Order: sequence, then C-alpha cells, then structure tokens
Amino acid sequence: MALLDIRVLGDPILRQATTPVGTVTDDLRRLAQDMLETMYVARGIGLAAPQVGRTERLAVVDIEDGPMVMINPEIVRTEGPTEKSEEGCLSIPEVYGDVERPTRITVRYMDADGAIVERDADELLARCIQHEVDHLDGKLFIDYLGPFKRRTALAKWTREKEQYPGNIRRLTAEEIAEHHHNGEEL
Ligand code: K1U
Ligand code: ZN
Repeated sequence: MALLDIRVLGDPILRQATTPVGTVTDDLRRLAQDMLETMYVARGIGLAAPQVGRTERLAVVDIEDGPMVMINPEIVRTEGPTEKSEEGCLSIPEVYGDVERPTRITVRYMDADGAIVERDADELLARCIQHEVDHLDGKLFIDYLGPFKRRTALAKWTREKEQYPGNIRRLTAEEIAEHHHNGEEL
C-alpha cells in the first residue's frame, strides 16, 4: 500500500474531465487501495482519481460503513428534496461551504471485480457520491457557492495555499502517526 500526494486547488488536473476505464486491471485495483489508504489518513470520506493526479474515472468512498470503489460512476437518478449542507474537500483544505444537492440518488458504477452495480444512496452517502462524481467531471464544490461566499472561500484559500508549493499536499508525519495511533488499518 502506498500513500499518494493530494493535488490541491490550482492544479489544472482538478479541472479536467476523466477518461472512462475499459477493463479493471490489477494496477487499477492497486490504485483504488492506495486511494482508500490516502483518504483514511487524510480523514476524508471520499477521494477521486484527479485528486491524486490521475485521469481515470475512478473514485472511492467510505462514510464509515465500509469502502466503496466506484469505476465509471454515473448518477442515473436523483430524487426527493434538495438539502443544503456543509462540504469540505481534501483538495481545498480548511475551506468549507454549504452546497444544495438532492438527498436521494441512484448511482451506477463498476466495482473492483468489474461487476456493474446500481445502488441507491441518501443523506451523507448521496452527498459524498455527488461530490466525487463532480470531481470526475472537473467540478468542485466551490463552483456551487454564490458570488459572495465563493469570494470569501477563495480569499481563505489564497492564505491556505501557501502551505502547498507546487499545488501538492503531502500527508504529514503527524497525520500518518495519528492514523496508526488510532489503529485505523485497512
Ligand atoms: O472528495 C473529497 O475531497 C473528500 C471530501 C468529501 C466530502 C465531504 C463532505 C461532503 C461531501 C463530500 C471530504 O472527505 S472532506 C473531509 C470530511 O470528512 C468532511 C468535511 C465536511 C463535512 C463532512 C465531512
Ligand atoms: Zn473534494
């Protein structure tokens, strides 16, 4: 297992659309495992391939109910009321904002075994999946903010981004130690 560097806002890869995966290879499965490990250490609930500098249409999610590997995910249905709730992004650390999204969705994807899965999700899982699918389309949560909140978020980011030369967030020894300390192994 390897920890991957996380690309932060400013890296053009976060704005590029991804390429659908043809066949699931061992390399891709390894990438998915490395992304999960990276996500756990960074204390996230999701991570998309562009966030680790990759262009495959692949994302991982774990809202503490077990890991989900989604290859070529598409949201095929949204339902129910929309709800506004706070989001963060591992690629925009310390910046948060309220995003209005449908609370119930159906997502179709290929799992790590290459099987096609259709799954209903609601609440936090639905939100997280939508956030990750947005990443795969080059979209970020700040794009949903109104002009004033977006400006405030970007001003905060202008201060924060100093910590990430080259738009790279390398997980710190503290983050890794904390993860091990908590016994949070895959
Ligand atoms: O894709 C990412 O950048 C991961 C991101 C996913 C996400 C968080 C919140 C709502 C939707 C999607 C994160 O994991 S940010 C860190 C986090 O765990 C969190 C932050 C704010 C609210 C809830 C969770
Ligand atoms: Zn994100």
